Parts: sequence; structure tokens; C-alpha cells
Amino acid sequence: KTPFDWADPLGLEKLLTEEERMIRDAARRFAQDVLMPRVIRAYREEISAPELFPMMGDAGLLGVTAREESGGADAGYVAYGLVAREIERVDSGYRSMASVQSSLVIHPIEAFGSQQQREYYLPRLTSGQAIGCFGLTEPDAGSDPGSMRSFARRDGDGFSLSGTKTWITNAPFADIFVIWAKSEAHGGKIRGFVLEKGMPGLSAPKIEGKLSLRTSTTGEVVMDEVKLPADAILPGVEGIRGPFSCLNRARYGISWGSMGAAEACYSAARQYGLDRRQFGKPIAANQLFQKKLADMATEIALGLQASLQVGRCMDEGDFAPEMISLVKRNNVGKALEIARAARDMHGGNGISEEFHVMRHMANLETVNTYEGTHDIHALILGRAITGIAAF
Ligand code: TGC
Ligand code: FAD
Repeated sequence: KTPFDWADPLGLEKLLTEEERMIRDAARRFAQDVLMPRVIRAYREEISAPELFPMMGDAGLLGVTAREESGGADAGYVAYGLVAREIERVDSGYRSMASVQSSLVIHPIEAFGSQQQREYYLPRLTSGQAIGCFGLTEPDAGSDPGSMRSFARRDGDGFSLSGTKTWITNAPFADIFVIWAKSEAHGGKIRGFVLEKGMPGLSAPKIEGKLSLRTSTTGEVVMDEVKLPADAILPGVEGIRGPFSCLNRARYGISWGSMGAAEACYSAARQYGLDRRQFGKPIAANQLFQKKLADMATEIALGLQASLQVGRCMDEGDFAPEMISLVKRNNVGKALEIARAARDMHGGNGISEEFHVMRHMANLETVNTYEGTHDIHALILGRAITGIAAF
């Protein structure tokens, strides 16, 4: 009989396929060998790291769900979640860089792009030779992106795009910008446009002073009458369901990623409790300490099982977006509680960068807010439960 495993209480390992485990192991190697040694300094000094993209591409971590002809692995959503979990075990900011590229840039171009757009952009994005960003949020349109002001006027055969996006991951060093804006030529409906670095009128200044997610670079995207050819539009989708269908993928990845951060905090707190002695015994010998570990193990095990179930549904192509709201909201909320408890269980050392837990805690504050805040996902679920929208 399999004995109880504190690191995998409900036997997730047995539920994965051989291919999923191989991809997970490759992601773990990359995360531990490449990301872990640099994370403390990168976070302290807020170092931008565009050079990581081709390295992630080489390790097969970009476009895990994308088709092989696009340079992807076509390995499914469970494999994608496992990759997010391994990267975020090190740092949520590195996972952000990768999940924007995969879910918010590669996915819309693959799902809604023309054949020409797919051939032109996807090989560079899946290999990490080009970096992408996704512009939905605006200074006055965060939780309510439908109220966006970015607007594409008709301009000859093409468009002239103006507006400002804010809090855009990867934007300051991005080569390719997937931007959502209302389009005059489409009755004011929201459409996706693909912009490229260097276009006149396009700039992406860095947002300074973040106290969270400091390994990930965030910027504004300012568009001042950017002239676009007719074929810069994504032809395959109209309306806000376009960006939302990308968010489904990214939110799902976050549900796994946040569990990776939580596992790192749980494992660190357990080890610290075994090593640190007070009152003549390890602090892990105290009931209060053990209860905290038991709560952590329980929430992580349940959260991972829930994400696995959602991933299997996505791989079958049969899921409701509310299932994703449930796991994004629950897992990030629980991860944040776990990181805060782990910080406390480390005593004074818990505030030191050397012990990692406070960095995870600070990062998870962002993760709880982006991709739909904790409360917005409660309202999405509330609408599905009652039939009444309370936004
Ligand atoms: P609503 O009336 O609910 O729906 C309008 C249309 O959209 C469709 N739809 C969806 N389709 C696919 N997937 C989903 N999840 C969908 N949700 C809605 C819906 O069926 C309808 O379609 P149609 O064809 O009938 O028109 O729209 P609403 O504007 O009232 O939405 C309200 C609400 C709260 C659900 C929505 O605005 C919301 O989710 N707000 C949160 C905003 C958000 O998540 N922003 C994320 C920005 S990107 C980001 O944070 C990246 S961080 C990345 C990183 O660094 O990792
Ligand atoms: P607001 O919408 O102003 O919300 C503020 C508070 O009000 C929250 O607590 C919210 O829950 C609450 N609230 C709002 N409406 C309601 C309501 N109806 N009922 C109850 N409570 C409500 N966006 C992108 O497009 N692309 C990116 O790459 C991207 N990356 C990001 C990276 C970082 C580091 C951060 C911090 C954000 C990023 N975002 C990105 C933006 C992110 O998605 C938004 O910050 C998020 O959707 C919340 O919007 P907001 O900040 O405008 O907050």
C-alpha cells in the first residue's frame, strides 16, 4: 500500500500520464536550475529578463497547448498547468511572463488569427524569439473591460488606433502586442489587433515602484494614432468574448501556478519547523504549528485535485468558464493565506529574502487581483448560481 506522502497527500502523481510527468519534470529542472539561482537578486533589483524567453522556448515551456505546426507541444491543459505550477514554485512573476506569452498571445493568434498571422507570428512566439503582451486593462477600465476607450478609427483600408492600456505584463520589452479595442468599422464592437514594436505612435513605458511581482516587467501601452494595415485585425472573433476566452486559459494556469507557490511556502515552513528549536524542542512539535501545516496540506491537495479536474474537462473541450473562476479564486486565495501563515511560522527570518516566503506572499497579492479579482470571480460564480448579475 502507498504510505501517506506529506508532499502529495491525495496522490496527484498517480493521476498524471507519462507525457505529463515528463513535461512537468522538464519544467521543474528549468525552474530549479535556471530561475531559482537568480530569483533573489532579480526580485530585489527588479531586473527585467527578456533573455529568459528563448530559454523557456528551448525548454518547451511556451505554447504547451499550441498545435505542433505552430511550434507548440500540443500536450494539453493539464501539462500546461503543471508547467505553471513548477515555474510559480519559484516565483509568480516568472510564471506571469510565461503565461501571458502562452495563454494571452499565442492562444488568440492561433485561435482567432488568419493562416498568414499564424505562420508569421507563432513560430517566433513559441520559441521565445519574440515576446508578446496582451492589452485589455485601461486606467478607467479594470474589472469592467467592456467600458474600454481604446478605439480603432477607419483609416483608408486599415485602422488608426488610439488609447492607453495599463498594467500590461511584458509590455516594455514586447515585440508583439495583442491589443483589444472598439472598432469603428465593426459597429463599435471590441476587436483584437496585432501591433509590433517600433510602429510610429506606439510606446510602452515601464511602470516603476511595484512592491509585488518584481521579477516581471509591467508597463503601460500608449497608442497615439497608430496606423495599422487591414490585416492587423484578428479576423476570427468579435466582442468581449474574444479576450475572455484567452483569460479562461490564463486563469486556469494561475490556479495551478498559485498552488506551486503555496507548495513552496508549505514545504519551507515544514522544514523550518523541523530545524528550528525553541523551548527545548522543534517548533514543529507544537500543536498550533502542526495545525497550520495540516491546513496547508489540505488546501493544497484539494486545490490541485480541483485544477486537475478542470484541466481534464478543458482537454475534453467541455468546460464552463465558471469552473475556472472557482479554481482561480479558491486556489489563489488559499495560496495567499498559506504564504501569510508560512511567513509567520518563520518568525523574524520570515521577512528575509533568503527564506523566500515573504516574496511569495507579496507576489500573491497581485495574483489575487489580476485576471479578475477575488471578488469579481465570486460575482461571476454568484451570477451563475442565482442567475442575477451583481457587478
Ligand atoms: P458578460 O455580459 O459577462 O459577457 C459578455 C460576452 O462575453 C462572453 N463571456 C465569456 N466568453 C468566454 N469566456 C468567459 N469567461 C466569458 N465571460 C463572458 C459572454 O458569453 C458574452 O458573450 P456574447 O457573445 O453573448 O456577447 O460581460 P461583462 O462585461 O458584463 O463581464 C463582467 C465580468 C466581471 C465577468 C468581466 O468583465 C470580467 O471578467 N472582469 C475581470 C477583468 C479581467 O479579468 N481582466 C484581466 C485582464 S488581463 C490580466 O490581468 C493579465 S495578468 C497576466 C499575468 O501577468 O499573468
Ligand atoms: P478595479 O477594477 O478598480 O477594482 C478595485 C477593487 O474594487 C477590487 O477589490 C475589485 O474587486 C473591486 N470591485 C470592482 N468592481 C466591483 C464590483 N462590481 N463589485 C464588487 N467589487 C468590485 N491587464 C491586462 O490587460 N494585461 C496584463 O498583462 C495585465 N498584467 C497585470 C500585471 C500586474 C502586476 C497587475 C497588478 C495587473 C495586471 N493587469 C493586466 C491588470 C489587472 O487585470 C487588473 O488590475 C484587474 O483586472 C483589476 O482591475 P483594477 O486594477 O482596475 O481594479
